[in-house]
Amino acid sequence: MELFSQVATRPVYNTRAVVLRTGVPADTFRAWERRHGLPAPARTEGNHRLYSDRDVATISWLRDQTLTGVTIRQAIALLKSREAWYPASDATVSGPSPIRANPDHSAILGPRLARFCIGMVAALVAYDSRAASHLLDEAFAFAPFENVCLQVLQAGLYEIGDRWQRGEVLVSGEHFATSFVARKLGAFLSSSRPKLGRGPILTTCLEGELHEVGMLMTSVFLSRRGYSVVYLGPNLPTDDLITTIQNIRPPMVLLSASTRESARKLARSSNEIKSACSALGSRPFVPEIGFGGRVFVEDPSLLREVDGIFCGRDVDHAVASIESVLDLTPPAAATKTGSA
Ligand code: B12
Repeated sequence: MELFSQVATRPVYNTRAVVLRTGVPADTFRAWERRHGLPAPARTEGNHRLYSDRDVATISWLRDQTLTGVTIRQAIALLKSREAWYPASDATVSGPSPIRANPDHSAILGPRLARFCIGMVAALVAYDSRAASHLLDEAFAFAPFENVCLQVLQAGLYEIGDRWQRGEVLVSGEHFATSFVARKLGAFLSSSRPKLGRGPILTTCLEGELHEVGMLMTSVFLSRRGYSVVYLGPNLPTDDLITTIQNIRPPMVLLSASTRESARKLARSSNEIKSACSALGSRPFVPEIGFGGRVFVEDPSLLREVDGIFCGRDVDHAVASIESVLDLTPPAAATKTGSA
């Protein structure tokens, strides 16, 4: 928590940006400010609140504490008792980062986040979820949410996967680590309350695909961006997805694949979904189908097999791609593949 002192204090975010970054309703963190003096945003000339990265880190940390059952009064007392939270120093990291992991932040925060990642991996391979949780809390207090997801959680799972392949970590160690990360992301998804009325977007991995963490992370990023996300988990039969699409009528469905086999299954299912949806009922409804996953980055030739929208090489690029597809922002990186 002493790391709060290293988070930038330059005021850059308006209230809406803070709601999007933290998932905490404005009324809630304004009440924290009124009653307890934290966060402590600056004011513009027009007397509007303007928040810094440190304010955002503060709100995120308070949110996480309250989610684990600590009262807000206790959490604030704990925070204030750490003298390093004060004083507000000059900005060490600057520039607005409305939702994506900021590349400037990545460059500046990289080495520190790498240390969090190494620490979290060490804790997880020792089956110590308390220590891993503690380190993760500190990382979230220190750096923007998206950077921590990519540079600590994702990087940590890749590292554990590599160690498992080299025979240095047991299958049980990999399972323990993956379920730790999935639980964390699941909790963020449940606690994020998008209010912008965007979506809904259905997210899932099709039958046979058990790697769900990438899709879960994508879902969390989208939810924090204001989309209502219906996350359907891994291993979902295509027929069932088609029925769900007809029930929910989402403008977009997102699919993830991690192996070649499931990339091919995704290609077949994408066609099935489109033809079944356009033939169904009196009011046929065909959503956009977006997809992603590391296997498409490793083997781009697979892209040609899918009639859908490749949403980018990682979850960080995905949000901009998806927004451009849904016409909510100017066109970005989405690439249309396949025959349609
Ligand atoms: C954890 C794990 C498992 C777990 C998954 C549990 C779970 N609940 O998810 C279990 C044990 C089930 C598993 C099983 C298998 N696994 Co595995 N697994 C992994 C591991 C270690 C981590 C994956 C992970 O969660 N990464 C973290 C997330 C955040 O990253 P990500 O998945 O890459 O996703 C990111 C991007 O790709 C993107 N993204 C992902 N999906 C989407 C979707 C959209 C729409 C968008 C926009 C973006 C996007 O965003 C994410 C964040 O940036 C990887 C190792 C690795 N290096 O990736 C191997 C790995 C993926 N597994 C692999 C293999 C081979 C298997 C098995 C076949 C092993 C076996 N012989 O049984 C089975 C297949 C199971 C199945 N039927 O699906 C290979 C795949 C190689 C390949 N290209 O074919 C890998 C790469 C290991 C390796 N180096 O060989 N695995």
